[in-house]
Amino acid sequence: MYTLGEFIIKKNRYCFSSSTETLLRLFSSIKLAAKAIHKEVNKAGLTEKMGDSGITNIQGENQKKLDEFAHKAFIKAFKNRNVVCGIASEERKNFIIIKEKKENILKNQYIVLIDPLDGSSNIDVNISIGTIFSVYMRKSSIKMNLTIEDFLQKGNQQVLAGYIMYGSSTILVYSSGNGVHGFTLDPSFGTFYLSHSNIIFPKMGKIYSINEGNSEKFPNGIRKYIKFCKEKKENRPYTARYIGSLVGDFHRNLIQGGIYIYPKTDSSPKGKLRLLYECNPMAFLSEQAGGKASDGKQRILDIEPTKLHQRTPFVCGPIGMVSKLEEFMYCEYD
Ligand code: P6P
Repeated sequence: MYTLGEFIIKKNRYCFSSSTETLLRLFSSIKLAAKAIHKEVNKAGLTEKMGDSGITNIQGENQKKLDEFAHKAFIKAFKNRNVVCGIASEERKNFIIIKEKKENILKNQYIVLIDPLDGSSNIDVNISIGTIFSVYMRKSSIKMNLTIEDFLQKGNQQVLAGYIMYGSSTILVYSSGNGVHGFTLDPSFGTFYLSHSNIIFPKMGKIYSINEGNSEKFPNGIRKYIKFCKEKKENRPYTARYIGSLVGDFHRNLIQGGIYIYPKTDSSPKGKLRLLYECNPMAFLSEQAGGKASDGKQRILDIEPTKLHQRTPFVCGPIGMVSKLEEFMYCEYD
């Protein structure tokens, strides 16, 4: 069984360049933070880490104690490995500049956008939660300070994206543009081993994931698509599965075949999910797994970002399922 490090070296064996070395160091940070969070999540009920931190985060949401713990775990891990020059986190309003040591300035080229603990409202009820990360190369010259443009890059510029799901086991799923691969943590060794190589969406899934409690607020095209999912025709009705945790819903749909939808609603006209550190990474993985991701009309990875925490309607899954939903959305605009 390959470890994550061995797999990266094997995948890059013909180009073991500094880029492979920095990628290994980047993953070393991600694994370190993931293991620290795994440990806390798995005993959250026994420590003071459950519940709210008493802080309202930038999103105007109740921050959970584990949200802040996860945020700090990644900042510390990235600072120690000297490969990241800047981080934008769901938990902070502005981006964070990592002060580079002179000797490392040429290496610290990665920009990371991260949702340290997505779905954290599920922590107190033991439902799977996850970290989502999106990685770019800096655009600004190393002689200049980082600017917001380093973070507002289109999703099609990502060099790496992935998530860690803290569920029945802890699994790290990533793509660096050569397919989607999953590594499961063996807690007894503290090592991530390759458990899912070249993950591909099943051609046509039978699962649809959406919060139907918002149905009255959905656009007509979405309501028509939900009706389509429930018809007794062809390979339908589909099965409804929704746990309110993007990483958990996405991972199940990736493995078993299903569509995830978070559309705009009357109360969230731009949708709820954030483009830069939720939708772009999940869209990158979707396309690398032979699927599709859009806002109901346009490809997520082509959206030009304008703000760090901007939101977008989001649908991802097997190409056939996403294209069928888009047909209903286009009819709405006819
Ligand atoms: P709702 C969690 O807050 C999150 O950002 C995603 O993880 C999840 O899919 C979605 O929001 C759930 O939102 O409105 O259905 O509770």
